[in-house]
Amino acid sequence: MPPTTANTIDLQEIEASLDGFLVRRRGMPDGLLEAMRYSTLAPGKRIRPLLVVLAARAVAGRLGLKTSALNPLPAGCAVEMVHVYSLVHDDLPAMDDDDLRRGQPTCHRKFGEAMAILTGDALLTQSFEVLASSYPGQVAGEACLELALAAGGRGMVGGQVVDLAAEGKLLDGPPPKTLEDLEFLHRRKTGELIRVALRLGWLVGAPLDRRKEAAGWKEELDQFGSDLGLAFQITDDLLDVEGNQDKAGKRVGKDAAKGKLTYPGLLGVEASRERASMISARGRAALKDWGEHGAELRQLADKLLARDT
Ligand code: GRG
Repeated sequence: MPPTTANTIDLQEIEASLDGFLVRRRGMPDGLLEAMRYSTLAPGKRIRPLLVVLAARAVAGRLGLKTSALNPLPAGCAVEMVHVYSLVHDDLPAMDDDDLRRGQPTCHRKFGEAMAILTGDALLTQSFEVLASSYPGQVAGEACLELALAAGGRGMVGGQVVDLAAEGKLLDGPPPKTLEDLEFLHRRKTGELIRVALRLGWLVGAPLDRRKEAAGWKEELDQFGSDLGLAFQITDDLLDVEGNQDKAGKRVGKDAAKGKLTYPGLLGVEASRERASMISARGRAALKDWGEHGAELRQLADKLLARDT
C-alpha cells in the first residue's frame, strides 16, 4: 500500500537515501551488507521515514519557511534502520518465529540465524552513526538521545518484552491481561518509534534560532504520533484476523494461533475498529492548530487506518 500517492517523490527519495547508506565500506563483510540490504530495501511501506519528512516539512511550513532547516532523510533512514532491525529480530525463532516478511523469506530463513542477529545489530548501530555523521553536533546529540530512548528498554524493546511475556515466552513476570496492559505494551512496542519519527522531524525541521516559537508543537506531535501508533497497531491486529497473506507479505492469523493478547481478541472486531477510529480522531485533534501545515500528516494517518497491508 503506498501511504499516499501525493508522497511518491518523498518515497523515492527515501528509497534512494536508504540505498545510499547501505553501501560497501572498508572492513564490512560482503555477506553482512547483503543481508542488511536484503531486509532494508525489501518493499516496506516506509511509514516512519515518511513521518520524519512530513513532520519536518510541517514544522518548517508553520514557521513560514519553504524547506526544513536540515535534510530530514538521514533521520528518516535512521528510524527505518531501527525498525528493520526490530523486524529481523522479531522474526527469529526465539521471538515470533516467522518465515515470511515483506513478501520474501525472513532474514534468518535466507541467511541463517546468526547472520540475522548480526544484521539487526549492524542496522541498529548504523542508525546512530547515520544521525551522528549527518547533523551538526547539537542536533545529532539530541536526535541520538531521542532515538535511543524510544527504541530501548523503556520504549520499543520494553514493549517487546511485555509482549513476549504475554505469550509465556519469558521466564518471569505476570502476563498482561487487560486493555490497559495491552495499550501500555503497544504504546511502547509500536508507538514509540512512530512518535519519535515525528520528534526527529521537529528537530530537523526548525532552525535552532526559531525553536522557541516551535517549542509547544513538540507535545502536539507527540500526542499525534503516540495515538497514530496505537491506532496503527489495532489496525495491524485486525489485519491479522481479516487480512490476506499475499497482500500483507507476511503470515496472517498467527496471533490467535499463538494465543496472543490482541485488540480483537480482547474487545472483538467491531469494538476494536471503533477504538482505532476514536484514538485516531484524538490524535488528529492534537494537530487542530496546524491548519494546512498538518494536512499531509492527517492524510497519512487516515490512509494508515484504511490500509489493507
Ligand atoms: C525485536 C526489539 C524487538 C522489537 C520488535 C516492531 C516489533 C518489535 C515487532 C514486529 C512485529 C509487529 C507486528 C510489530 C508491530 C508493529 C508493526 C505493525 C510492525 C510492522 O510495521 P509496518 O507495517 O511494516 O510499517 P513495513 O514492512 O511496511 O515496514
